[in-house]
Amino acid sequence: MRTQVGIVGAGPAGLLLARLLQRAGIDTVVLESRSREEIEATIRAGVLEQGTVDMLNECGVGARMMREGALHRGIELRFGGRAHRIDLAALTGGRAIMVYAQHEVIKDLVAARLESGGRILFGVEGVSLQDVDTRAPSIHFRRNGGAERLECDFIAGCDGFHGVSRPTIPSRLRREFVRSYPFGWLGILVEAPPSSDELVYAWHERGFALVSTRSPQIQRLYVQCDPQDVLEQWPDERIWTELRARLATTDGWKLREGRIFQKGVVAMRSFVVEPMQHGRLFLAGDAAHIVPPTGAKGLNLAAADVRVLARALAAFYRSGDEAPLAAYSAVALRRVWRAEHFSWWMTSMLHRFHDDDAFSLRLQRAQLEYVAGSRAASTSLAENYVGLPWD
Ligand code: RFL
Ligand code: PHB
Repeated sequence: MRTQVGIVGAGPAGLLLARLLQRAGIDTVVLESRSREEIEATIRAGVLEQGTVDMLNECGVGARMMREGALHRGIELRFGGRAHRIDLAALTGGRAIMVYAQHEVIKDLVAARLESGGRILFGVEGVSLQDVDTRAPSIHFRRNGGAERLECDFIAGCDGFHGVSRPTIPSRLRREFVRSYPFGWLGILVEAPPSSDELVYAWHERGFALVSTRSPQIQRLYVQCDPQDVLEQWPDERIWTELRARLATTDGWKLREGRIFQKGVVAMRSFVVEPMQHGRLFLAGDAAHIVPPTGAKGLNLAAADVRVLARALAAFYRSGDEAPLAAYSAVALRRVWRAEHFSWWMTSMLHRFHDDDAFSLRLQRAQLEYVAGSRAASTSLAENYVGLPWD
């Protein structure tokens, strides 16, 4: 088999890249280790930046998102029993965010690709990348028991944090930057009406809590937990007790409860690899960087990476110009590090770090009061949260 760009991974990064390249007339094959059913059922992100929304619309896959997603013009910071609204739109010249689940984005991208005759090979095994530092790289894999090879001009490593692409770059040529956090998030899906019109990021001495949504009938909630916790430690009643305590306000706000039908624990990590390229292998999305979910940046960064990469590949195929490809890593990393900082900052401001550190709690409260009370500080949060301009 042969293609122009071989794409490893059918997550947001891989599928969006395939879509952008298809529109530029560039042939691609997407290889995915899981099944279509599995990728369409994996519960992850919910918040899309304005720029990601625009990008999905521009490439013709935004119709259902515009119908079924929820546009939010503000978020709430909650601490000291009080709500403090950050008016995203007013602070950023009208920009907003869309709450629309990542697996719905995946469904829309898979449907559009298959409808337009694009290739996605699901359930591939034993993927390995060969000759990436030559002009004729290839991807070796097994499918239906047989060994196959995909010859490419370029390979896009969009296979997430645990994929094979990043380790293909020799360790002496890459540098990894890591920070892990002493906590995780327990995330649940609940059958209930929304408790709030906007997302609530709550700081509390018992730990962080987040109120998000999926639809008028289904809500997404998170509580800070120990990253080692197993689900048996979190019976429904304990989750509701923590959510009620951490989200309580003095004005009688009520948490709408219901049947919990999905639970999961997520560890928190910040991670960046430099460079994001080796020869003709280009990394995009979680394969190259991870952020803790507090800033809602992971999927959005994946979209930003593939936008830069698609443009660089289009320039190459149009005119043979290799300069944008050579600049890919440096250009992408500028946005990556901004999002790394924002995500670390939000995480540090909102989570309980140590049991006995009263000084840190006071600092967090001072910071929250400043962010909520100062137009300059809330503008800084708002412009990062809705996403800084692309170029
Ligand atoms: P993905 O989504 O991990 O997709 C990688 C795909 O590659 C496949 N794969 C392979 N395929 C072939 N061969 C191999 N050897 C392979 N190895 C792996 C995998 O099966 C998979 O299908 O990476 P991608 O595309 O870079 O997308 C990144 C995003 O998924 C991630 O950053 C976000 O989910 C992060 N995130 C959030 N991001 C946001 O922008 N806004 C949010 O509100 C938000 N909330 C979240 C989040 C992540 C969370 N979790 C679970 C970590 C909330 C949570 C709880
Ligand atoms: C979500 O709805 O899953 C979500 C929302 C905001 C975040 C992270 C996740 O910061």
